[in-house]
Amino acid sequence: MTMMKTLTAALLASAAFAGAAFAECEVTLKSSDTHPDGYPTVEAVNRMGELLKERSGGRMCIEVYHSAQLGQEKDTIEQTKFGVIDFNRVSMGPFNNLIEETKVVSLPFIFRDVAHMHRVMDGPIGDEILAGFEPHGFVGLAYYDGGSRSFYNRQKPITSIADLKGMKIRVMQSDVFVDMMTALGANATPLPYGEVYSSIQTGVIDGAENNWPSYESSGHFEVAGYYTLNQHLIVPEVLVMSKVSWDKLSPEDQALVRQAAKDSIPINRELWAAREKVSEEKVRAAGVQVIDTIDKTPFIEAMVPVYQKHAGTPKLQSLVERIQATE
Ligand code: GTR
Repeated sequence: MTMMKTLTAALLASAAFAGAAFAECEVTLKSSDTHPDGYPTVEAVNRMGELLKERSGGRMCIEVYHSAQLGQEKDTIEQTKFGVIDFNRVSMGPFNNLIEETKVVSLPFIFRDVAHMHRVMDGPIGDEILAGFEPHGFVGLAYYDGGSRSFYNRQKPITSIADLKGMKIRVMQSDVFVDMMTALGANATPLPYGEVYSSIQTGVIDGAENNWPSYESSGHFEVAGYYTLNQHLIVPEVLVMSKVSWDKLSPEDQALVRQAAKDSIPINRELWAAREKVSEEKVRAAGVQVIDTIDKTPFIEAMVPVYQKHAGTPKLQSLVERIQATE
């Protein structure tokens, strides 16, 4: 056989194999993500899908729809509730107005750093919050990394709270973040993630806030060239499954899903750490002005009314105290 023929035969064989493997999937579960292909959350769910397929003997597959192909987060959460989408990887933020426990881990400065967030979310508090999803139609499966979020804008370097006064800053669609911006004297503009780029570009808003990888991969740094590392939020990302889809699985398959999700956490963390560095380098190389000398204390002090309003009940207050008491 000539080289070409051997190659063609090999290609055909592998295509047939891939086709057979795909055909074997009895259940193909849809998963949504707002981020582009290759982003650490998208990749983690892809890898979870591989584990699930392998462990179910090829019966169960996950198809990840990245880049908001299934819609913006708030809408996909609705669709997940009704079982139109099986899995959803989202920020805790858009769950805030629906599930009160998620507000606590979305409070500004609630975590001292990412390591503190990991210790809390990996322990009993994290489990309690995951359990809080169930009465609302979701099965909480895993937390992923979302680093820390900082402000960026198109106008000027923000070096203090005073600089934020009157600025229109996009936040995720959650009252916690609207009140956070109000407490800082800015005009909060809740918008879906997919509308931020054009809103900054056209001047509808002055800026937004996010972590390095989102700031970079969304291209927001191209239109908002001042990034202030005040790190006001460390919001965990969450992977949930629709309760409707979950209830269709046998207990054995549910256990496979749970385990595969759990095993995707270290994969996500490793990818995240690497991506954070790459994104930061890319953004800095593009000439963004990074302000990294900001005093966080006044920002922390300004958050008192936000805590009172959003974690004022005895239940949520005790959660806040337990998080703060976690080493
Ligand atoms: C990202 C997060 C997304 C989305 C986005 C936003 O950091 O990964 O799930 O919430 O922020 O600001 O809307």
